[in-house]
Amino acid sequence: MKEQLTSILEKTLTDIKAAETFEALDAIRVNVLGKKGELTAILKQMGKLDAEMRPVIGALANEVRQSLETALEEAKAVMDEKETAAKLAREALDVTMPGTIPVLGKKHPVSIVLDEICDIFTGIGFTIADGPEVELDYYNFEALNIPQGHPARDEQDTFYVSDNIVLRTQTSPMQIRTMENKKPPIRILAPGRVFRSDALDATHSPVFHQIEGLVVAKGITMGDLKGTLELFAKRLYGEDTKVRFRPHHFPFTEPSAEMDVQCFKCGGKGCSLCKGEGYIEILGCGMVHPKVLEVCGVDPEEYTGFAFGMGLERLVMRKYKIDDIRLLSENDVRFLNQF
Ligand code: 2NL
Repeated sequence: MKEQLTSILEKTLTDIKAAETFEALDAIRVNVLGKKGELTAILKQMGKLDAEMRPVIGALANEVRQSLETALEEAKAVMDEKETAAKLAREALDVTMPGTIPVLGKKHPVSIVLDEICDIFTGIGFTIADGPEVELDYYNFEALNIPQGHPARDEQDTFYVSDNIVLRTQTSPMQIRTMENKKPPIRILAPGRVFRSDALDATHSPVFHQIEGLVVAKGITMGDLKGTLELFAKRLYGEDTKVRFRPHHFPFTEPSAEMDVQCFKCGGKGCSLCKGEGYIEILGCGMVHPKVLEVCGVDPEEYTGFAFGMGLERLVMRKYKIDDIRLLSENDVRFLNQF
């Protein structure tokens, strides 16, 4: 029995040394020290031994059990350490390696100028309005004093969705809706996409952007219009900018005007950019027509207002010296990365 025990001890110690996984160690423990293990089987036969041999073999068996348990513990600890080391090696991170720089997008030039203009007007108390691109004929034309048969409604220019529904040709419908829904004082900027059934060429696009503004309150005059728009021009083009107003005609304003800024290329002398004029037109404006106020439920005897409108692409093209409007909608990143 002594020999059996020492042979189990030696054989198992060899097995433990050879074991490569936690599972293998566990299997060894069960096979030798478990309830049905080899060592246990030997202990069960102790009853057959002489009374004087029993304590000797018992003590030896306990020693063997102790040695095996210790060997198993040690083997497990070594394995634990190895695994931790392997994990650390696997997850090692070299923080001195250069990172991958993400490709950053850029603001579109139309958005740059749009945001600039919105900032100028919100800075003097305007709020930004929003509204649908598909509009009722009523909001796009009728309420703006552009009746049936008016040349501005010409089918050549307007995309009709149905008899009385159009793609908005200007951003004014947002302002009509605001006047219908809100009591004056009103001070809004209405930027957005508009649609005209134009053929696409270097200076025309069927989809472009407009920014309109509207102020309605008691006692608003042409003086407020001129002061506000001159301030706008100076903020946009610089404090030295000179402006002039010329009489014009729009169905929805009376009186109406166009505002020019002095040519920043020639300083007013006349050049190729301003076509010898010395000035460049940047927007249309006027006092809101009393008929327009009235159909929106604003009493023209109590309130007056001014409005203005400008085409955004034209301002962008002038600012960045872009000679083809198509570049602004083609989304060629080689072009867009320059801004
Ligand atoms: C231009 C001229 C203009 C307006 C737009 C407007 C809106 C309402 C009432 C009265 Cl609700 N007027 N808008 C007024 C004058 C000129 O735009 O050349 N746009 C590109």
